[in-house]
Amino acid sequence: MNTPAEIIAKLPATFEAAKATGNLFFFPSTVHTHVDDFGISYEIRLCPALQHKPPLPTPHFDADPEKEKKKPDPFAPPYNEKLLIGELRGEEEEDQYVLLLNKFSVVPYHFLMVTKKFQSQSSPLMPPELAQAYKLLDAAHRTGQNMFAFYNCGDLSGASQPHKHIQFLPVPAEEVSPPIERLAREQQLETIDRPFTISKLPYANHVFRLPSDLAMQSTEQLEDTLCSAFLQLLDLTISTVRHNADYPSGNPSYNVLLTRSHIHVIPRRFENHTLQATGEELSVNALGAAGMLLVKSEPEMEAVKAEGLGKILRSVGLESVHELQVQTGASAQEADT
Ligand code: B4P
Repeated sequence: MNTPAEIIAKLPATFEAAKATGNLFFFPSTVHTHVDDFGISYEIRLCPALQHKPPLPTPHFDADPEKEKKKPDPFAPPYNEKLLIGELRGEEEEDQYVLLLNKFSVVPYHFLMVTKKFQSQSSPLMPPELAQAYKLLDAAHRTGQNMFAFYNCGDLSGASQPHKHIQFLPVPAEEVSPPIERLAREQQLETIDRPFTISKLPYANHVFRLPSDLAMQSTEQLEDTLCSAFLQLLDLTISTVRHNADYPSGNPSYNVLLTRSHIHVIPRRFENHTLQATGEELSVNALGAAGMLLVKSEPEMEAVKAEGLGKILRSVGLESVHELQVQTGASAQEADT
């Protein structure tokens, strides 16, 4: 077992060795700024090399772990030793996680925390998972590295693997990236103990600002704080989904972003957007929903810019019903009536 600090310390050497031995594929990319009609500044990452990576079919997550177990699972043992960074354990024996480098990296040191025992990617984040993710972000920050965590939950969220995995992506500066975190940081709040929305964004989003002393809290307190925040956001997400008359039955799909300062939950209606200019399907995951979209060609990037990223994200997300939720007390049942 390792500590979060050990995992962060092992990242550079493990990444370089995995890349050098051909166990990790690194795809170079360029980052472009796009200001849409709503005046919001987004990031578009152009990565033509990814055209050569075969797309994985979207899994239809099965709540039954026995059925899911029968499908090929890259996050089950035996692990590729070159991608394996280490292991973490929570307070309870059953809370065990394996840390793997992303085999198909666009950003160096992009890594994943997968549950050691199979859990479904359509299940909500649990308190020990939230606490471990936060501890990893904090450990990175203590060594001068900035990163955030993201989780694609459910069929319509952009996930391609059904085994539960939280991903970690380094960013140059946590104040400005990803774009929705920058917007959350700009938001003036009267009180930080309740969820808010970034109303500038043209799609439903639910955000909770985390207390500034979170890193000092005991593991138990950390789990309680993060879990309470996440459950409030999930409650609002369910309420938002219920306002959409044609939302498919079953568990809602959503994207989660965890930074050292906020948890964001973005409800999702569709995985893909059909680009007007090309008629091609564009898959949007948590990074896209966070304002960091990945495109695989110049024409695709031009089509996104012509249409406007805000409009695209609205089409794969949901309409915000935040005002109604505030008026009705912000709980799933109340906002539903
Ligand atoms: P998922 O939650 O299932 O979905 P995803 O991040 O959207 O990845 P997807 O596989 O759909 O990749 P895409 O072509 O859109 O994540 C599964 C993760 O496991 C992925 O990171 C995948 O690469 C990784 N993985 C799969 N098999 C593995 C194995 N055997 N061992 C270890 N890891 C394995 O995008 C390609 C890549 O670009 C993805 O890594 C994606 O996360 C990343 N990306 C997308 N948008 C980006 C952005 N704006 N900036 C930087 N990176 C971006």
